[in-house]
Amino acid sequence: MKLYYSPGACSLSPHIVSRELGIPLELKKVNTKDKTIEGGGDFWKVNARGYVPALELDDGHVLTEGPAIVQYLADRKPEAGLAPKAGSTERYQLQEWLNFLTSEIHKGFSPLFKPNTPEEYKTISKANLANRFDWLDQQLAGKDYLMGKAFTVADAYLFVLLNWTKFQSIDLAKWPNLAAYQQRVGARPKVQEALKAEGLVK
Ligand SMILES: N[C@@H](CCC(=O)N[C@@H](CS)C(=O)NCC(=O)O)C(=O)O
Repeated sequence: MKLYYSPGACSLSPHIVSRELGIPLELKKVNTKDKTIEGGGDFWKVNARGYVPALELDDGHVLTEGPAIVQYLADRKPEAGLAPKAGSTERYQLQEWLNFLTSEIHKGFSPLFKPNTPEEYKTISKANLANRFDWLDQQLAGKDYLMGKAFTVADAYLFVLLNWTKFQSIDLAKWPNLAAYQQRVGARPKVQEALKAEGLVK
């Protein structure tokens, strides 16, 4: 399978998941500005919405949307426990997390990365994110991971989103549980491997 990614973008989440699962993916680096693919190719033809991540399956089908991709990968190796069994209450709880992360956190960051977003709007976006972080920090009290003791695909996603605070001068120290969580997930060997492969750490 091929993962279309951009270094440090939300595509890092399925990248981490693939390494945690031991499922090798061919990494295809995308320039999200001009939609070119490293080594040649037009990314518009892979995903007509022009954004990463996109996962090209072995049969040529292209799966998009990070929350769907990470569940697809986890279901290839259910024994790894990165997503609870489909249909179980725990699986819906995982989907609850993924949906919260994508709509409340991921898309809360998006305007901050756009050069044409007015500064006033950025201030409002940061305040909204801070609100969500307050709640998330409480949820993580006494927990190793979002779902409790076990690392799941939702943790790969939240790790990537929290990583973006560095580029937006948001100091995670204000949320001690979130800061400790970020350290904990970041210390996982497979997370380090993915960061290195994307050229984000040496
Ligand atoms: N709804 C998509 C959003 C993906 C997304 O926001 N991708 C960003 C990187 S984090 C991107 O490729 N942006 C470039 C663009 O939209 O032109 C998902 O959840 O996978």
